[in-house]
Amino acid sequence: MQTLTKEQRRAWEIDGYVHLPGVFNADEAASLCDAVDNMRAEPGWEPTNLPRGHYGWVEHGNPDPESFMDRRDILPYDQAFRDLIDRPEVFDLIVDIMGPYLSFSMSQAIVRASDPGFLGYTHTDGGEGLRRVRVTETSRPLAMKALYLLTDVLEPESANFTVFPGSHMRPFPELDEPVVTPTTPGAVPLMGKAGDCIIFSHSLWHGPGINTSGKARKTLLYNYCQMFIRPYDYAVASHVADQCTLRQQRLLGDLGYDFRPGSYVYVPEDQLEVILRPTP
Ligand SMILES: O=C(O)CCC(=O)C(=O)O
Repeated sequence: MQTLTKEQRRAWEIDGYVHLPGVFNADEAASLCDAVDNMRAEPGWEPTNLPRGHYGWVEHGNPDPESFMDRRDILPYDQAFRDLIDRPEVFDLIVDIMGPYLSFSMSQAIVRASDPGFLGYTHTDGGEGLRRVRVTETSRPLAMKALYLLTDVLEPESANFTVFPGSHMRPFPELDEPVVTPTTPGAVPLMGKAGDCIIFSHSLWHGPGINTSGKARKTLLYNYCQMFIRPYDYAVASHVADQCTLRQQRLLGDLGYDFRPGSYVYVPEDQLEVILRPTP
């Protein structure tokens, strides 16, 4: 399996994220964009009037492909979304960072519309519990995400994914500071091309910036966690696991036996074989 280059490892440790250019070519990015647009006609999980971070079941989304969308648990919609779970160019690096005792914990498609009323927002991942958990430079992370750009983001104010490099390692913001926003000093609005991927730590402060570009930013987000952490999208094992390869099934919580005390904390005996030497 591939591993991070020295420069990528340095970026991971110091900045808390790594930018991987050109994971998809333009055709593949366009085809994934179509798959995201098609999802709008289907039922699924979207933000409703539930508390922040919870999603309600809707019968369909807004049909306008340039309008806001935040759809969760996207694996059932297209084989391409399931294939992306362990696509080697990115998954190999995730295993290099997280180690082999990991799960796939969340999938999401986000469309950030051009909308002067949206001011962006900044946060860490994992909700209230992980908010102030920061591991050391030499530790494996508890969780991390891969963000795939499906559209070009070549200018500022294009809903740029905005990060605070190094914020995954220090108390940030300090307790008496105002709320962090995409314009707080230290913010870096990232640019990138359709097909690029950005991998980042759960404890990095990040989020979307404003979008007045006239064009929506379309993105896929794939989250990975240490196996003992609960996934976001399903209770124990994903219902799409039976449409997946053995390695994907394992990542989706199928251990090959029914749940018993100790499951997910102590791993199946073939874990390294399944994750590091996958068979088709
Ligand atoms: O891409 C976005 O707009 C939001 C991504 C994000 O903040 C997240 O995945 O936590």
